[in-house]
Amino acid sequence: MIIIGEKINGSIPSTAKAIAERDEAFIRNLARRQADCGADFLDVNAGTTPDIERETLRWLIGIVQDEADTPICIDSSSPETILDIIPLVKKTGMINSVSDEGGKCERLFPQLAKSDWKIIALTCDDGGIPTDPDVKYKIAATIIQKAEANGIKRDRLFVDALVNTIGTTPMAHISFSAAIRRIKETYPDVHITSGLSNISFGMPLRKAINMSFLVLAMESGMDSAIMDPTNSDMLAMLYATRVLLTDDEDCADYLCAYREGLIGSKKV
Ligand code: THG
Repeated sequence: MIIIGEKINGSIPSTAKAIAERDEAFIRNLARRQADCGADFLDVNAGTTPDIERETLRWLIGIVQDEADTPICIDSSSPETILDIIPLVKKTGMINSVSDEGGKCERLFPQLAKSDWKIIALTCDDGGIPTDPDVKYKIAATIIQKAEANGIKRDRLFVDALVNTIGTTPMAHISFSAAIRRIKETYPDVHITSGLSNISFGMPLRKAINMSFLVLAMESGMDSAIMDPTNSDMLAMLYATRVLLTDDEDCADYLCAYREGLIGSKKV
């Protein structure tokens, strides 16, 4: 499982406050804790209005890459912002995201072709976010083909099949699961990722639903998640599920995470 740490995001109120106050120590702490909890990438999202997004991302990324060696995942809906920020990032990372919307692939893929940057591809297009698994699949297939036409290898792509909200779409997980199973069957080298919290929007005890979703989605072939790795209950669920899916030989990672107190303790 490839963990993308979600916590440096200006849409979280405490982080928004830290950004507004230019509280460097707060951002450093988020970067350090997520890195210590095993994040493979650190998502950085300014969560601000477009006019100050670049400046905010520049500030955030400067701090994050000074604090941790973990590669960065640049989270912006603007291709221009992403292209502006990439040269400032020391280590090859990930961009979040492209979709089949507004010519984003056409703008970004030629620029990314000669790099090793990884790319999150959302299954939405100018028609919005689909709930039908066939539409999710078709959009994924279109983006994968556009990437290949630019010489971008499949294993650089992380398809986010955009899970819907169970409150409004009772089939949210079932559709997500059907879509990713089909994507994995046709394109086994493509990675599958997702945020864990969209599914539970508006529900009480959201973390129970988010955890259940993580487990079921892993069983359906999801091999990455945009999540809070400092949530040790969630992380324990991830490690335990890897054991059950025979994705952790001799339970080595599970036992190591336990011994280090990453799971099963409230130390972190
Ligand atoms: N897909 C892609 N990118 C995304 C999302 C996605 N980027 C933004 C978002 N969704 C994922 N990021 C967050 C960031 C924070 C929270 C939820 C999603 C959040 N965090 C709680 C906190 O920090 O207080 C803790 C949650 C927990 O403990 O589990 O609410 O879907 N491609």
